[in-house]
Amino acid sequence: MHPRNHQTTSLALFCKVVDNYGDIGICWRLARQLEQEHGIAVTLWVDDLQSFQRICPEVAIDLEVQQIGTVTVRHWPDQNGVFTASDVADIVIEFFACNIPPAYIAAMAERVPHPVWLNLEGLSAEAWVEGCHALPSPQSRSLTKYFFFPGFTSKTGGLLLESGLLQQRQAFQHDQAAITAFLGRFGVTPSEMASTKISLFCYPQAPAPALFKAWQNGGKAITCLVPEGVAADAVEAFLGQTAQAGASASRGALTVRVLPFIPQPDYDKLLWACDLNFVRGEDSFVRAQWAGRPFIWHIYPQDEDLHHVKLNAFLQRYAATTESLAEFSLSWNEATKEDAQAVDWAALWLQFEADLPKIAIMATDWQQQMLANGDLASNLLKFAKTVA
Ligand code: TRH
Repeated sequence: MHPRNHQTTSLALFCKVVDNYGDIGICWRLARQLEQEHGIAVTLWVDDLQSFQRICPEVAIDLEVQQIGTVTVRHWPDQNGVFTASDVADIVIEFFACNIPPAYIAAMAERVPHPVWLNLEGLSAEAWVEGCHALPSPQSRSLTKYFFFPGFTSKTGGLLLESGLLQQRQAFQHDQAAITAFLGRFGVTPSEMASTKISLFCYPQAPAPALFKAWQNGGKAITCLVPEGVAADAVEAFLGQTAQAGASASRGALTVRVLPFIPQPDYDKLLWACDLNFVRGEDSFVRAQWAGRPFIWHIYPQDEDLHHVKLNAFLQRYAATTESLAEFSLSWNEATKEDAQAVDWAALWLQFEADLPKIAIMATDWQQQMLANGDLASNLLKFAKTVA
């Protein structure tokens, strides 16, 4: 850990929670890493402390300013703040074009030198990202904002990855006692431990009921671990009771067990402990890639099925050689031409399950490719230096 001193670079990260936990999940991860690994003095501005508290229980929802670890967290209630040049950080990041307060922008223009201003964009595997990454966008008052795109190639900003994460993961995955103790905290029994363990995180419209049926009627024991509030209708229908943490039921080959919604570092452990992970959005999607286990992505839905284009762009990079993975992913996202009701989930699962060993090897190769692109936080700081 780097001690803060008067020479430390300062950075303000503005986060508007559009939906769910991904926006704050990504910003919190980035803020922590910039502080801990790069000695940057980070102020994280966030409009929704309640969502933040869900992934980080230390957050107090009624404080205007608080320290979480070494990161300063400021509530960002509206656009009316008053700022002067001395309030402005060396680097200013707006997450996902979230419109920082006008008075802050005015103060940025007054500051000498101007801060480096970046717009951190959402993750996409589409080809156009390489052309837009790092582009300048001239603003009024002689300010310039730069687009910074995460991504899957060396011509993008790469993916968020904390140093030491992969070593921690490997140590955990080789430590059966640690896995047993971790899952045991959630009531996972020895027979569930010995079954195929699958974590499930998806949006409410996922065809989970049909998949549960296929698993229930399948030949192999499966334990599906679902954080509270996820796929709630399907889980309740399966359980025959409210889907609250601790509830579980078994039917046929399938056990469904509800977990609490756990703090972010524990969520990583859950991914590491499972044989297969269903993830969604952006941050859990990236974490599943670092878990080195097979995963299925439920993409955040967009108007006019734009997300299907993004899903296909990713699958072309990731699953081009494994038809069953691509087919399963497309069906899970209702992105096939076929009527969603007509999907034969039992057949899809059987084929996908047979390919799992091959997909697991691919997951490791993919990780090596992603590592070669460097990590997003380091790439971002390097870029900031070049435009400062
Ligand atoms: O929650 P998400 O759907 O978030 C987002 C937002 O909807 C956002 O607006 C959109 O831009 C983006 O998706 C694409 O999914 P995501 O991105 O996976 O974020 C979930 C976060 O919650 C991630 O940081 C992991 C964390 N998490 C926990 O900390 N504990 C848990 O138990 C679970 C299930 C997740």
